[in-house]
Amino acid sequence: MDSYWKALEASDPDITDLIVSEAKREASTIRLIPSENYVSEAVLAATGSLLTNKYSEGYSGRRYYEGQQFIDPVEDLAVRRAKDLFGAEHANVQPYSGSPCNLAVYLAFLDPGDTVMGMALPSGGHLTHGWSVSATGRWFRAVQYGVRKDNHLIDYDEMRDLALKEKPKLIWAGGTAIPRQIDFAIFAEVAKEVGAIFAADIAHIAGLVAGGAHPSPVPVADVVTTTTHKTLRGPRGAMVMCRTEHAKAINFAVFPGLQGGPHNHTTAAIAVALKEAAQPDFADYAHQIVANAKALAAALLERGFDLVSGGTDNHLILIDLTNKGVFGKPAAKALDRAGIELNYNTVPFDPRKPFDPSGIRLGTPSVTTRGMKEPEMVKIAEWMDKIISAPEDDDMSKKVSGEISELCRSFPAPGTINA
Ligand code: DSN
Repeated sequence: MDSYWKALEASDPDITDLIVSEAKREASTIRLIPSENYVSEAVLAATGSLLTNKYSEGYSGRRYYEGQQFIDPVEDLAVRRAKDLFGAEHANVQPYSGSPCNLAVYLAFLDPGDTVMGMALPSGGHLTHGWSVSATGRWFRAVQYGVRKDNHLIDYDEMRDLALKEKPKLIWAGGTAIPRQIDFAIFAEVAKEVGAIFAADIAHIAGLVAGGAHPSPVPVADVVTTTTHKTLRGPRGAMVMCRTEHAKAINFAVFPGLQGGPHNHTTAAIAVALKEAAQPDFADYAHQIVANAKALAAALLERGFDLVSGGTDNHLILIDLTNKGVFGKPAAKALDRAGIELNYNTVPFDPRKPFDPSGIRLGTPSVTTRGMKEPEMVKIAEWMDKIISAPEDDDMSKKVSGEISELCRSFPAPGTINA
């Protein structure tokens, strides 16, 4: 690896400098974007390997190109580890990322114009679950359920009523801003009742599921999709798991339906990450993510923050900042200046637009990976409170940023460079 790095330095100092700067930034800031993480150096090494050189259209043992002696076993290992880790009957590790992965589910089971039901984006769903601006909302007839107004929990009654009325062929559970556990069994029952395929998108919580910190949908879902780079802590990529009866349709949808050659370097890195996720310390990490999120939520509540649904059961916290008199975007930018990185986000029933919403979204996977625990979560809540109370106060921002850099030096993150 050192030789690759030296070659990059010699051939492209501009890109080298930018990567080094990012490595220092990731070391010295509190990264709270709930869909991000720090991968291990082993995952980085596989991602940066020469497997990127190889074309391998097809599947193990049935490729359209020669020279697959070492690629087939790489993909076989990734598939076997995915099946073992999640207890799935079938796994396909080739999807390039979450959106193509979810599109493969449509291609496997639906025709254009068919009805799909998913959670609405403003309630915490994902674009690819039928939201209007996504191809899935334009090419399919999408109906959307949401959360209850009184408690911001998934409205399972609305979801069932909508399914009985609209008879979707595909029902999605999961999303990107859901701070509470999802009851996959209810979705499975409703899907059975209306004859729909039930697909659980566990992109955000895959690491929690693998580590036993969130119930798994695998026993009850027809299909489970996930990205591999969030709580699961692998490279940017995705996987789709399903019952054996759907394996052929899913495989055919991924290739040749949607994609060409799989990204073999990513497949290898997914295999490495899945091996890591099968180790006992990964379960500790998964449970600590949730413990940290609960500690952070409690410390924020104490400071008067309005948490959507009143708290969290997983890795994610969604805050409506209306009562703090600041909107999501300026708050996120002020926090970023001080060294706390998260994203502005709509909250359920938000009167404001997604590009300038009322809330912020944060989570604990990255800080947990670097070893932070409950006491550090209280510090983070204190810093957030100081910055959000005075977003324009440059002196405060500098003071907090200095304190954050100091804390970060005590919690080195894999693959980064301590400044
Ligand atoms: N972009 C991802 C997230 O941040 O949740 C979802 O696709």
